[in-house]
Amino acid sequence: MILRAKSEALFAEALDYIPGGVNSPVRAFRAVGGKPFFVNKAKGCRVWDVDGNDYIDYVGTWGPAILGHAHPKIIAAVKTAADHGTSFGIPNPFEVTMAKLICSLVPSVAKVRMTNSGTEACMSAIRLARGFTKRDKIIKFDGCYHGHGDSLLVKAGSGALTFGNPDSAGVPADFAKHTIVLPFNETEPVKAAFAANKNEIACIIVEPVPGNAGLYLPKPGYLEFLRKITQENGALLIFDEVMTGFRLAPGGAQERFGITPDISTFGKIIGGGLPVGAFGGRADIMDHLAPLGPVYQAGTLSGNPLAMAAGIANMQELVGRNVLIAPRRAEDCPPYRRLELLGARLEAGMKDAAKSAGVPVTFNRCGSMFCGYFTGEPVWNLADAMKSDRERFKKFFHGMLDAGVYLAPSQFEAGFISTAHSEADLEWTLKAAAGVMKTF
Ligand code: HOZ
Repeated sequence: MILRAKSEALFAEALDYIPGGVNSPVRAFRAVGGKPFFVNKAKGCRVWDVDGNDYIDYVGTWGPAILGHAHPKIIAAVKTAADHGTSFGIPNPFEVTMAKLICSLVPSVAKVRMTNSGTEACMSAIRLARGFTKRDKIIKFDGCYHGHGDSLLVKAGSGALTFGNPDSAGVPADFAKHTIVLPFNETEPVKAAFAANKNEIACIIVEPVPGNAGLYLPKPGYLEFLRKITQENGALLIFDEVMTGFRLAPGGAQERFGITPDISTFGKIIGGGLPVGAFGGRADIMDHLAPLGPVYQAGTLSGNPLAMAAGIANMQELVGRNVLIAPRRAEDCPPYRRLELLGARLEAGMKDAAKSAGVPVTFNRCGSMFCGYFTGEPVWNLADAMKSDRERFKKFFHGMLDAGVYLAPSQFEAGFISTAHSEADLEWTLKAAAGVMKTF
């Protein structure tokens, strides 16, 4: 039994001052029971709690830490940038480098605007799609989470799903009525929605590989179908690549699956662990933004020099420094090749562990993102994900934590592998998983 006395004391204090003791709901551990631990150090694939316990971390600050925590190049970039000032509120050179990096790595993005979070990026992308098409309705998929903007908190994933509030209180019905929610990986409901709302749907927003109800993949041809039906109906296709962008490939899920969306949203990796978001796409669409066009969007800290410096260092470490001259594909970049190998090892090992323990598990993986569901049936959408035995997940989560392995404290979050995870870290993880599942 790991002792966490200092964490417990901090949590007790936090509860008095912060709602639920946390600044983002999933962190409260309410889905798995017990109390959260407080971290004061992270390095490589490990985090240390305030009591001095360390854990192999598969949360990776929810995605940004693709190179592991506190990568020396990122830390150095942030320190150097900070020496010159933490915020200017006027253009800085890092913003141009960042924009060029994103545009050259993601061919569908001709122009990009920075924000401070993925939530802001998705809210802004929706506003832009509505302003561009002059239509109000949007389609999203149940279990997909696009941040906590009003019109997107309808049948949402992540914490909203974890705590049973996929439709948040405080969102006026008048806002939510413009959001059409459909099951992911199904074609007929999408066709029916377009037929019933002729010339009214501004866009489909989708996580191309949904990672906020665990992780499930698009069925072959599904993203192509979404691309085609939006084009046929004069609607835009928005890929929310806040999690998948620069993780599944330098060009994100759209590179991996060969689809060209109209607008994409980003976050996480492009900030190297600092607060960030971005949305970008076709130039004719992006030029509808103020000051060029009528769609308003702004931010005091947008393009912040520290966040830009950290993100540039993160991305250059992934794809090399000369990306502006020669855009590169995943297979050309050693970090992506390594992530793929580690992902494959984890997947094979988890499947073996489950089999030998006789526990039905569906283990989904795409590159370095993964999720294990405690069900023997395939998981392609939210309805399938809901079949996972969540009591088993709780036991698994705590068993792993006691063995020094930190997984996201909810069935409905994806796991992330970093290049800093070693083969030995994976073997430890797999041994722990086999041991925990044998106790079921
Ligand atoms: N909801 C985000 C993950 N899908 C962030 C969770 C957090 O930061 O606590």
